[in-house]
Amino acid sequence: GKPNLAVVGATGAVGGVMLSLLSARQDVWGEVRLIASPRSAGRTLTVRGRETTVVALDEEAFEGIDIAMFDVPDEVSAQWAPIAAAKGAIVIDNSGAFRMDDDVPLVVPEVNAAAARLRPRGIIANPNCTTLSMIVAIGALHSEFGLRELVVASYQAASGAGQAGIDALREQTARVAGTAVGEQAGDLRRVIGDTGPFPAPLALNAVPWAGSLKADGWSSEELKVRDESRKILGLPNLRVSATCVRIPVVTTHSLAVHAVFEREVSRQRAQEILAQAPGVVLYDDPEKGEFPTPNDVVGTDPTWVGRIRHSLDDPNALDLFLCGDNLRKGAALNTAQIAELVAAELTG
Ligand code: 2RA
Repeated sequence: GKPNLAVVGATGAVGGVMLSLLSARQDVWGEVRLIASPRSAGRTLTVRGRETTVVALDEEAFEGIDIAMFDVPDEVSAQWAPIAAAKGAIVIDNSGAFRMDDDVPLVVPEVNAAAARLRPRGIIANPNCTTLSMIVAIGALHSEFGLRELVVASYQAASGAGQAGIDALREQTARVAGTAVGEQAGDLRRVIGDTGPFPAPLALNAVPWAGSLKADGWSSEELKVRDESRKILGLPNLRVSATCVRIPVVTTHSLAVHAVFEREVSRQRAQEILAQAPGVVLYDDPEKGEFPTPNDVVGTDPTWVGRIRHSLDDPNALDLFLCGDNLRKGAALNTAQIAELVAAELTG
């Protein structure tokens, strides 16, 4: 019969996208069980057109589950993913808890689908949304030209910080609407006060920080882009320098990318590759004002790529701009695609 699926963290921002994806994509599932923290248990959510009661996260919740998709904080995954795996479920974890473990594959179906089959701990990791917003397009270019270096700047949406991020941006935006705020140094801080999950006011601003502080002034977000890109592409010596910036966009991450390759590249060839790459939309005609903006991309599945240029000072380099919905391909969709890969494997 069809495999039984559990969605752990069904009540979060990503969980909501996950349920809509499961309701729209080909239904390969037997039971779809919704699991969340005890305080959310008892709520009913609709998935595949059926009212489904959320059950509390405990060991019994994984009884009879074949595949469990986790979208919960790192520490919850660290504790519960091994328990789910011990109960026989194959876990697809969207947290950072296991991504860099050697015995846990980090999978993007369009780039390294085969890696999902080697899962000694019964756990498959889903990359961070910032990496996922660019890696499908970068992987296509790597296959053709042989990637050597990435220099990226991210422009990240508030929903990367979850529902709290969305709420904070909307509250801040309402508070500054109709005012002259933003023209005097520090006036945003005075008017906005509490900045919520962000270290500085986000509305009408740009905040060069995402994640937590790591060594030598790097942010966890910037190290994730570097470490995850290397693991997904199988390039342990890939040179990566990322600067991750939060901007006042609700959902959809953007990245400006400078990519250096082994071989000489061309704008036309890069456009041809991206136009036919699975999971990528080429939207690149600046003469017509055609380039991806977050608001064109939000709610869609693909990575949208534009502003492709042959670098002026390096024949082996390209400059480009891309957008990806951080809650969809950045999290829920990639997890769903991996789950479908595993379901196909299980049902032979
Ligand atoms: C962020 N990528 O955007 C991180 C986690 N989703 O905050």
